[in-house]
Amino acid sequence: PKELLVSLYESIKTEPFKIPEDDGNDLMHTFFNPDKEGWLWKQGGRYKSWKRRWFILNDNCLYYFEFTTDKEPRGIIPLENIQIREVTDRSKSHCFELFCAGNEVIKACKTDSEGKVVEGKHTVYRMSASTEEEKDALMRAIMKFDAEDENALTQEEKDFLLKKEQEPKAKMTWREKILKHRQEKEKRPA
Ligand code: 4IP
Repeated sequence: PKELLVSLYESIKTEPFKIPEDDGNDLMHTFFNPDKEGWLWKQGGRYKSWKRRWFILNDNCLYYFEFTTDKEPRGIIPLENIQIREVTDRSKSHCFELFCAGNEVIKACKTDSEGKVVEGKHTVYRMSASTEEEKDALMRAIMKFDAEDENALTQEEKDFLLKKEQEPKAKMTWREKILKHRQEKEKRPA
């Protein structure tokens, strides 16, 4: 009806659209109560130098900072469609890698040396934790989100994965482990 359009038009004209002011609280909330946080060494994308970074996992995203006190992350890695695997590296121990199926560039953003936000160039993010326990804990935390997205893992399967992660030579992704585990269970008589 015409009256409705007129009144809508008037209200838009008299109350201009405003973007709510960013008081920094949104990010504060994200970083204040993270699912997991800690120091990791991260290898560069094109240049394979190792950098020690402070990582925060929250809401299926990994944020990394140069210092724990930084207000803005240096990089953000959304974990949707991202898989994780253990790897061995010549120069660092307790390593794991984030990767995406098909070896595509992982959709992520970071701040470059001039402070501009740019796209990440990693096909894998190789990280190194300081202990095996820390690596397991972080892999578990990342996996948990992935599993929730998939909404597919039973408690028995989660327990199975946790046990598998303790095995140092396991080279399979958690998906592969679960698939294999399911196949083996099917073969076994109930
Ligand atoms: C850099 O190496 C750092 O490792 C960067 O990490 C990394 O960016 C760069 O990857 C890599 O070239 P140098 O400092 O030796 O040049 P950070 O940003 O944590 O300092 P990422 O994307 O890992 O943040 P590329 O892909 O931009 O080359």
